Amino acid sequence: MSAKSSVIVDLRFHPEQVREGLKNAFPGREVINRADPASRDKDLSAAHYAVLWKPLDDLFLRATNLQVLFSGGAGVDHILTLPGLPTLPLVRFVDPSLTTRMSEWVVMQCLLHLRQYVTYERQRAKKLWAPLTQPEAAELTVGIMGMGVLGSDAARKLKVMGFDVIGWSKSKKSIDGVETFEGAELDAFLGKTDILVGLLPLTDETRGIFNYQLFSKLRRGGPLGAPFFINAGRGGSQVEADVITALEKSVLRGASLDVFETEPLPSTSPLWTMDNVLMTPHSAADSDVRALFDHVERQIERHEAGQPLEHLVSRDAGY
Ligand code: NDP
Ligand code: OXD
Repeated sequence: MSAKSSVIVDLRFHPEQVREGLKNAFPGREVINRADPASRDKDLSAAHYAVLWKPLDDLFLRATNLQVLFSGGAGVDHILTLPGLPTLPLVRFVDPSLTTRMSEWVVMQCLLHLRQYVTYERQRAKKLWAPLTQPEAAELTVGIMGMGVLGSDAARKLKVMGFDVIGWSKSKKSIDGVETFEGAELDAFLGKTDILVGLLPLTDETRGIFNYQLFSKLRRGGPLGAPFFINAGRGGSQVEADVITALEKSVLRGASLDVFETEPLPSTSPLWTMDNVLMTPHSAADSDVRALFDHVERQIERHEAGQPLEHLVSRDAGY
């Protein structure tokens, strides 16, 4: 029997977590972990598989016999723009734990805005005891842009919390109790939305989609007044200067941002100190490395058994 092909792991994740996650991973295969300095000069030419997230520059020059590429994350924008990217199948990471943690983050942000957390924090700083109005979740409509794996799960969980939920995506979706809109119906969708949630991939079509003009089309006059913007998709989808202007002019009442045009967010960004902004450092839903390697193993088994790969990225669509 011929030896199983080796796997290149080229992940700019926490090195210790990768090393830990690789224990007992890919049984019977050589694993070349490029975060390990001892592996840097290894011959990569026999490997058929590469798991990547911000790989080293020479990967495609040296790994000349790859058959399948695996993204270390759910998003692939940074892979599709890599110089020298070979025309090979690209599989993205889809994982129940990642999906669950993203929904936790989205539900948490929606609840924080519903319960006017930011205003209470401001009042606390002034030692001001002043209860605010308390609308129920059902009185607000959360509009999710991007109704894929993550958006659909968040929609279901927001429903459980009682929110009215609507969704917008390229193609029409059918989800129990969720009104859905497709591409050309964007304005109708925005006009009903009090809390806008971005869970879109970054593509040529979605770059800069969250701009001042779009924020101006959101519903105003809901129980909490001006609308809120929450984004955990990609920072390139938001025009940050417009987010700031919209917040300053009360076109938006508040925002929750996990992703930014430039990451890490530069210290000069006004977002750091705006008191109507909640922020996390691109950590809404990290990839769990052990789950990532299990998923890659499953896909390699499928590939070697002649079965179709799952979660394949469309080069044309860009996600
Ligand atoms: P999916 O591919 O499953 O879903 C993408 C959704 O976006 C689909 O509903 C798709 O529509 C829609 N979409 C794409 N382009 C357009 C467009 N031009 N107009 C309208 N709708 C569009 O991706 P996931 O749900 O798994 O992930 C979404 C993104 O979340 C990732 O690409 C990544 O950038 C980000 N992410 C962020 C993380 C974080 O920690 N902040 C963690 C993980 C992911 P259709 O269904 O019709 O194809
Ligand atoms: C991802 C991410 O795409 O963590 O998985 O951003």
